[in-house]
Amino acid sequence: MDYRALKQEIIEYSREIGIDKIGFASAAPFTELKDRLLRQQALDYQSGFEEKDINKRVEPSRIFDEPRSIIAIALAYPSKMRESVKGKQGARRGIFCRASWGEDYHTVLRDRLSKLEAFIAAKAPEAHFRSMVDTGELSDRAVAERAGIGWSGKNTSIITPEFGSYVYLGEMITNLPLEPDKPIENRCGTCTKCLDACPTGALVQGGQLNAKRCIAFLTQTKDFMPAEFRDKLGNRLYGCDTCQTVCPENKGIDFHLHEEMEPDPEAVKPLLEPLVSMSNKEFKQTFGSMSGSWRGKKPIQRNAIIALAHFKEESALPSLMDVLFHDVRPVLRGTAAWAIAKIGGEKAREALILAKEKESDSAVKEEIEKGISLLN
Ligand code: B12
Ligand code: SF4
Ligand code: SF4
Repeated sequence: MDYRALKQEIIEYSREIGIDKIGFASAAPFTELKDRLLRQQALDYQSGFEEKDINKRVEPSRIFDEPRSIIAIALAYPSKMRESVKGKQGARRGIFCRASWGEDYHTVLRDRLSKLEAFIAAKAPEAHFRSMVDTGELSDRAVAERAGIGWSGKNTSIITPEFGSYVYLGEMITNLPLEPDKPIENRCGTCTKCLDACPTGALVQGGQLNAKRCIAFLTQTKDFMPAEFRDKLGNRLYGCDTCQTVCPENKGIDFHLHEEMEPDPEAVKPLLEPLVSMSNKEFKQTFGSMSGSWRGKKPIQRNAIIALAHFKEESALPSLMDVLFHDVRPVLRGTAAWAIAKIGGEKAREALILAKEKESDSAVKEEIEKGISLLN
């Protein structure tokens, strides 16, 4: 088998099926990554969404029989909406991060990887594969870095010279000995724009994230939002793009190469007030196909309540009171109490005093009491 020629054919085919960048890496253990993951674990800087078994993350041979190479792919996503919608007083809107625009990227990248598998299988019957996107054991970024897709930026994102950091990543482990590409040069230099702009100081130093402080993580938790972060959330409903939007490497970058990735403005910048009382069915219909809905309705509704407080949207008080008095979920009732207090006014105070009498959950009661003291 002429693997050099096969590699070339794979590259050409990848372009035909809408893979924007492809790179090849060896399947040797990721020793530097192992140290980093152990350090992150010891510091409690991990999000908990990562694969728990570090050995599986760094040794491809633990998850694949005789791995010889890894094919890394990247697909570019848009950074601007073709048509947008604007929020205004009385009709405030939240925002989903760009990585949640359009159809769930896991589906899109898996489709490309399975096409690639079928193509290679037809050329090399001895080939075995295992493809993954995001939810697999490997670090998609470490693979992409090794395969020369992009460099690992100080904001921890993989930055490609062609599409900036607005790329999704995926990979395929295979037993084929395909020649590896070389990593590319890191262009961050002395820039520190992402570190300076991060609202929560989550980037503790260039290339190191405390995920527990990262808004992208915090928007995906299901419990109460820790008090120190509530004012930092702004109108973000899912994810955070700040350390990417400030990056000079993303300046002017806006690719619209995949129709599936085009956002529906009403879904990615939804009205906040209807969201707060949305039924499961409506939620599924509106957001179900987006990657940002994977944690379900509750975190998004909690974040919508926080966003209404951020706007100090007085007209939303009746809806927030409805949550405070009638929602069955303590996290939403308690967050509504906080938001009502933030918006303030006599009606807010009266509602909180009444709610205090009726409330039986101790955590919600605490939020109500904190709210009342804020208004006194
Ligand atoms: C857990 C996770 C998160 C967590 C933690 C993120 C993080 N930075 O670790 C949270 C929920 C916060 C998150 C947020 C986001 N995520 Co995320 N996430 C993941 C996931 C599942 C695992 C990442 C992981 O293992 N992190 C642990 C760190 C330690 O390792 P790593 O970043 O993977 O690897 C790098 C470091 O280890 C570093 N490194 C290794 N050794 C050393 C040594 C030194 C000295 C230094 C400086 C660095 C260094 O080099 C590696 C390569 O860059 C991956 C998918 C996957 N399976 O890999 C997606 C993934 C990283 N996420 C992705 C995206 C798009 C995002 C968001 C942009 C979404 C958003 N807009 O909100 C944000 C970005 C926030 C940020 N600054 O990272 C993309 C990244 C695409 C890209 N271009 O880089 C991925 C790859 C998903 C995908 N398949 O496309 N995510
Ligand atoms: S995603 Fe937001 S919170 Fe997280 S590191 Fe980047 S700027 Fe900071
Ligand atoms: S903002 Fe500057 S330091 Fe941060 S990733 Fe971009 S180029 Fe690198």
